[in-house]
Amino acid sequence: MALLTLSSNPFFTFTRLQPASRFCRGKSQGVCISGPVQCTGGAKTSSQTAVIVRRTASYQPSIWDHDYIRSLTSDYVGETYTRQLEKLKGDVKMMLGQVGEPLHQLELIDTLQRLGIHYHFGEEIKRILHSIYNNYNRNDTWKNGDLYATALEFRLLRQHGYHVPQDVFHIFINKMGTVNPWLNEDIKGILCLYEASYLSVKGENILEEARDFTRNFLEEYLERTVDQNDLTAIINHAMELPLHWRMLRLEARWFIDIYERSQGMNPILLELAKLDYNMVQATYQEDLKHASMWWRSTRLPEKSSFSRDRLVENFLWAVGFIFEPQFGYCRRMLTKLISLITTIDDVYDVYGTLDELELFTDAVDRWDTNAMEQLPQYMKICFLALYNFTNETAYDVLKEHDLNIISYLRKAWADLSKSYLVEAKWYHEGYMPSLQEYINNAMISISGPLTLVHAYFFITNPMTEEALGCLERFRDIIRWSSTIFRLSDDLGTSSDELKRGDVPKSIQCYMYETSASEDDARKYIGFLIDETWKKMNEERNLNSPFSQTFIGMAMDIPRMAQCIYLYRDGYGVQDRETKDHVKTLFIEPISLI
Ligand code: 0FV
Ligand code: MN
Ligand code: MN
Ligand code: MN
Ligand code: MN
Repeated sequence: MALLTLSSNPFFTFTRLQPASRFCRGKSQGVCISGPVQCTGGAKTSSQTAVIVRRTASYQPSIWDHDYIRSLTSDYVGETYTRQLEKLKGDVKMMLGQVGEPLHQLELIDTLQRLGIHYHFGEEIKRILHSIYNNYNRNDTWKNGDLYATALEFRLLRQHGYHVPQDVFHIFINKMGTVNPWLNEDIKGILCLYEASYLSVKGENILEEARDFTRNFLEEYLERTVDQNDLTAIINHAMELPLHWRMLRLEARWFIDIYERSQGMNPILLELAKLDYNMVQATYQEDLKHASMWWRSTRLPEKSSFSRDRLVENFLWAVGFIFEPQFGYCRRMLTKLISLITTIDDVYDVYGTLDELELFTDAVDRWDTNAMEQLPQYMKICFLALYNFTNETAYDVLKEHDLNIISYLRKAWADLSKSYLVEAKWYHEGYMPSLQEYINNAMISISGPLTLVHAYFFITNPMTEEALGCLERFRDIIRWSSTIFRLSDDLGTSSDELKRGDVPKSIQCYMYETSASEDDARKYIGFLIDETWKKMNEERNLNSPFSQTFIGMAMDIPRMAQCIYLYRDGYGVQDRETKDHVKTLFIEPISLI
């Protein structure tokens, strides 16, 4: 078998430079590009000695050695620390009971959330916010005319599912429809309004206006401020990504340092945050070891050496999706799942020939081990790994809930494989879909729906028939979550994908459709991400049979994607920011003194 790297990128040049005559009108509204380098050759019968030309992605091997992972240990286990943690939790509960002023209550809740320890105080936080909401229209002297207080209340209430109208910001807007310039001195308030504006839903013009104003204002503030201090660090951080889009655990780690240096820092909160962070890290290490043992036992890393070997990064995704220590089972299973998805994605995108991919898709669709016989060796092992993992998942659920879920898992895999195949065919035909046609398929091929179906079974107790039905019909929350996941991935990965040969991604579809430049196309995709977040903000508060944990996970998927793809492809390329994230989250404890 000869390996050939296709370094030229047919679509990229065609979309911008080639006259329309190079394209043939394809099915539906898309177009075909005639004559790109085809990467076929197909799986010929053994009597034919045809050369199979395969693409290659030249992914670097894993930078994390299995034995190294196995050697990870933490001091933060055992009775002494558990007792200390319980004591500190008791102190904070008392604090939550005693703080009287609404603004102080809100600030305390905000601090607990940012420090990543709010999950210990779910009931207390709920109770406080409930009472603040009940007093909403009464007794509001504490926030009268105060932008900071108004925005903080707005953000926290919305975040917790309360409807607060955007009109609360009306008084800060002048007759011209722009934010009052006298706010200029109120950096804290403006920053808070900026963060609050990300809780908006579609059509909320005041919040849109507020977002533009605050962003411009803060950017200008940064430009004219020479001194670098914690305030500028906080603003820079907020400009990079708003709080509402942040991966929770990394945000907690970042904030603990900021909080430690801040005025009015409460030593009890700080101690609890650090101790909890280190104790949670100890549980992550155990999850990671477990997943790594499994990954090694599948021997997929050596059997599919064409694909990304990214066990530790997969665990990072899983922690991004659900960080609370009690969800270890979910994290372990998600890590396995993501490892399988990645391997199979690389089969479709990089290594497999179209004929082989048809066979694989058929085998998954039939869910039949007999169908394995026709598969090439490297696919047999992928297929059985996926089949076994699915059965493991289903068996766990059958044991615990007396519910047979194989049909749901099977369908999710069949949908994913079919969406992969659609892309493989588009690539081989040189077909250019419209942006909408692309997204309809690509929100499935990003594996968000498959991941959320699995996640549902990894966390839900008890399970209801109604929610199972919704999973099948991809309720909108799954759709929006997967769309942002897809668009963020395209922003981070499409340049490399197109270089090695892949379907045009959202950016290229948009460029072709509108003749936009790549820069403008990227801006437009950013705008779509924004708009989709608004839909998700709306959807999460509608009545649904899903638990808050599940909805939280649906929102944490795009957060994690936005984190990984913030500086291009932080997944394929593991040794930059992603490596720092891994060290911070799983390896290095915070010094307690
Ligand atoms: C992205 O890779 C990739 F591998 C993903 C998203 C798998 C991880 C899955 C979860 C975290 C659920 P790539 O850019 O190759 O994906 P596409 O779909 O663009 O081929
Ligand atoms: Mn969560
Ligand atoms: Mn793919
Ligand atoms: Mn891919
Ligand atoms: Mn991609």
